[in-house]
Amino acid sequence: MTRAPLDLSLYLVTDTDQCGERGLVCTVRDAIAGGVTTVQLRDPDASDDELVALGLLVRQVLDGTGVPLIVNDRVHLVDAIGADGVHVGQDDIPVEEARSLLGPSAYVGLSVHTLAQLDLARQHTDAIDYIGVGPVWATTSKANHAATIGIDGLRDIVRASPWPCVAIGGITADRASRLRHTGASGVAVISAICAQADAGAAAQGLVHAWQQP
Ligand code: 3NM
Repeated sequence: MTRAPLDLSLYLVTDTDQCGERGLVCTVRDAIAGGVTTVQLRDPDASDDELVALGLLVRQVLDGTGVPLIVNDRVHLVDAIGADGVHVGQDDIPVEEARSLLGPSAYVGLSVHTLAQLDLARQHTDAIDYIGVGPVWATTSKANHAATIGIDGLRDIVRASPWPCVAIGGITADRASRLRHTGASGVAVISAICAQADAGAAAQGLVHAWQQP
């Protein structure tokens, strides 16, 4: 493996609409200053051209920060954006295909919602760097999300997982501190940063919550 381990402790998934007038680029910049460690560019409604344009701007913000940029779903845009990898869902391109397209230096993440999905993913252990596990709580940020798994469901998947896990779905600073003991490597959020008036302060609050003993 040529990839350094990812720091999943505060993983920002972007939502262009939720960033509002402040805009996605400012949100990402402020969120990184506040402590975000990994950024996933996600905009299912954007065209490929729009996503590449947005991705190149986000790439500029991330350059020199050491924070990796992961593209949601669209493996074919990773190179055009100059991103560090891809995150795929259960219905997206299979992880082994993503790995063979991107090569050994890229990160590949997979969404897992059940223990059964985790078991299936084991067939491709080497293709995967980390899994996103959720939704822990219900969320309005993702249409038609899978059934909620709660803290116990998260813990079960984390314990069984051969990969580092990042928890996702309905996570706020208050709730983040309740997830630490599950063994997850971090929390992934959209609204807890993108929809907040001060994205930097929101990120700081999440870092603080996650670091609570
Ligand atoms: N994926 P918020 S839940 C993008 O369960 C996404 O795989 C999920 O948004 C999954 O932090 C989700 O606002 C939305 O709840 C997370």
